[in-house]
Amino acid sequence: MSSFVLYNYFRSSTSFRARVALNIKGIEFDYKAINLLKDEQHSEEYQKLNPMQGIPTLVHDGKVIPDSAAILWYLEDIRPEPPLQPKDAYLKARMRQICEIVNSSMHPYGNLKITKALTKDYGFSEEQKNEWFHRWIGQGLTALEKVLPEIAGTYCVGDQVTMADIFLYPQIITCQRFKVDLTPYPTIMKIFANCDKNPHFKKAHFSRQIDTPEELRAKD
Ligand SMILES: N[C@@H](CCC(=O)N[C@@H](CS)C(=O)NCC(=O)O)C(=O)O
Repeated sequence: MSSFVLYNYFRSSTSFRARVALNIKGIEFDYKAINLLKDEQHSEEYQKLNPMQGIPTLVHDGKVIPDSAAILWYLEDIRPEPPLQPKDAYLKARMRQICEIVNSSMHPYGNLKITKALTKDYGFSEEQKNEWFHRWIGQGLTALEKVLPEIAGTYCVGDQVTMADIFLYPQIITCQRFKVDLTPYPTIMKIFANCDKNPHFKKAHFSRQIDTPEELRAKD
């Protein structure tokens, strides 16, 4: 049994963020699957860990850390090597800008509770829901494609994996799932392809988790 337990779900992009950071830091963890499609995030037991009823939540030696950004910064504090941020203060600020665009201006628009409410409570058709997602995601992608060429190398900030890549990569997987045309975003897609080859990202990928259904499992 590890001293780290991660409550997460194979397909969740925020869970991916925590998994890949744990992998990069070389931390083994116990995987506790929370099935979003069975509403397990709303169970009384899970709400005690995470009152926002979202995943992931990390428990380390009994200490509870909900929210992917809080988890990443916690890991960075307790295990600074290898770093998930650049040393330079300006580049760090730009890295945070990318994380913020993904976290606040993209991720929520495709989140399950929001898309469910759109159809159930606000009468959106599937087509309208799709339009909603493409509209807001498109704004984020367009901004990122302008921001990234100023600071990117192999990855979002130079040639080192940082939190910016950890936020960006799973968001692009979500875009692919929602059939967003990604051809207008060559810088984003170059970084995505580089992350895709990184072994830590591969290990954290939705297709390689213990709760990944057989039909979505990676064949390699
Ligand atoms: N800001 C939170 C968001 C957590 C979140 O909402 N995660 C999604 C999965 S990607 C979730 O649990 N959704 C459950 C729902 O919408 O009911 C974080 O980064 O951890």
